[in-house]
Amino acid sequence: MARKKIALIGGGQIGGTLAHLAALKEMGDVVLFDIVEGLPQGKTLDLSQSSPVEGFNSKLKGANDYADIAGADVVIVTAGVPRKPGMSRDDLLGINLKVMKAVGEGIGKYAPDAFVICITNPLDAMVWALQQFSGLPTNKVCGMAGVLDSSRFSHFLAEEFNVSVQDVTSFVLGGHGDTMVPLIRYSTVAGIPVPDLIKMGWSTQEKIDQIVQRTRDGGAEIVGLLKTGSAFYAPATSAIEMAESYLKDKKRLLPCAAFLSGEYGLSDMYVGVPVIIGEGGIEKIVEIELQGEEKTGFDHSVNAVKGLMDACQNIDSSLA
Ligand code: A3D
Repeated sequence: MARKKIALIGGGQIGGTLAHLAALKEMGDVVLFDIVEGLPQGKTLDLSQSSPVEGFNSKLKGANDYADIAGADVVIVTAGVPRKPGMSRDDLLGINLKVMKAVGEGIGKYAPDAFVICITNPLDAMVWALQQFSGLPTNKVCGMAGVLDSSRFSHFLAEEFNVSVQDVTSFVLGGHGDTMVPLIRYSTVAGIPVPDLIKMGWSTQEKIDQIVQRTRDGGAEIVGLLKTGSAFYAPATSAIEMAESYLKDKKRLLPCAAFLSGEYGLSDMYVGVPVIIGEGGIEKIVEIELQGEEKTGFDHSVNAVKGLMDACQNIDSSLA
């Protein structure tokens, strides 16, 4: 049986971490692509030299030529620039849109059968542009944000309740940005919803509201601390979880930026919703009923994403 091939476009902080995780988990052979000469080659050589100690057999290759990603089963895109302190994700739009064009064309030419996960910000607009530039089917192109946002939310909830992170399930929908929508009602500790835990005296509404805000600001908090870049360990882990669900046909139900065709009353756009990922890519979009503030928050988030899509269209008229 041929080994799976994982192509990582962008060999920076997240790309390097993705390569490390994919190799440690022996998900397949890894190609790390970047436009900077030497960077992906240096990182993959370093990682390969850890394989005798770790005992993994994945082969790693650094590349500056798209031909090297040929036949990839999964492509994870982090190419572009990350935020610096004071920058919003949206400030990255103009620069990263040009990058998506080059990357999308490269994927379309050399890896048209791949399952593509975009991480580059501003996420929901970039994955939408990437899908169009690549020409790949919409069920094979998605964006990673909800898994990370939910993981951040779960981490804070586990700390608040003093329980294992393993028992916390949480849900964050909407666009990846300040308007993301953490769903408290669907967030649980071993099946007990957070509102019930508040009633049981485990926490207060005020504290949960603070956690929701901290989750929304989760990326900015790390940018503020690092000063020279943005989060990379948890974003990489989150994308690997999505890739594994595809490669192993796990059918995980995960919040991802997915292309909507009528679901949630929306069409022709990407936004964070619960989906099932299996061998068919995005196999199903799960429509949950949003109530009250959840619905208002989701609509607000959708409008923010639409604003970014309009800005993309103003820059590149080939985007439909
Ligand atoms: P960084 O360490 O700067 O790596 C980006 C890499 O992309 C660099 O090595 C660049 O050389 C490379 N690059 C630039 N242009 C091209 C190109 N045209 N083709 C190929 N490679 C190119 O950034 P990072 O890894 O920290 O972050 C990457 C992206 O992920 C940024 O846009 C971040 O904002 C974004 N990000 C998203 C999330 C989400 O949850 C969605 C979280 C964290 C970061």
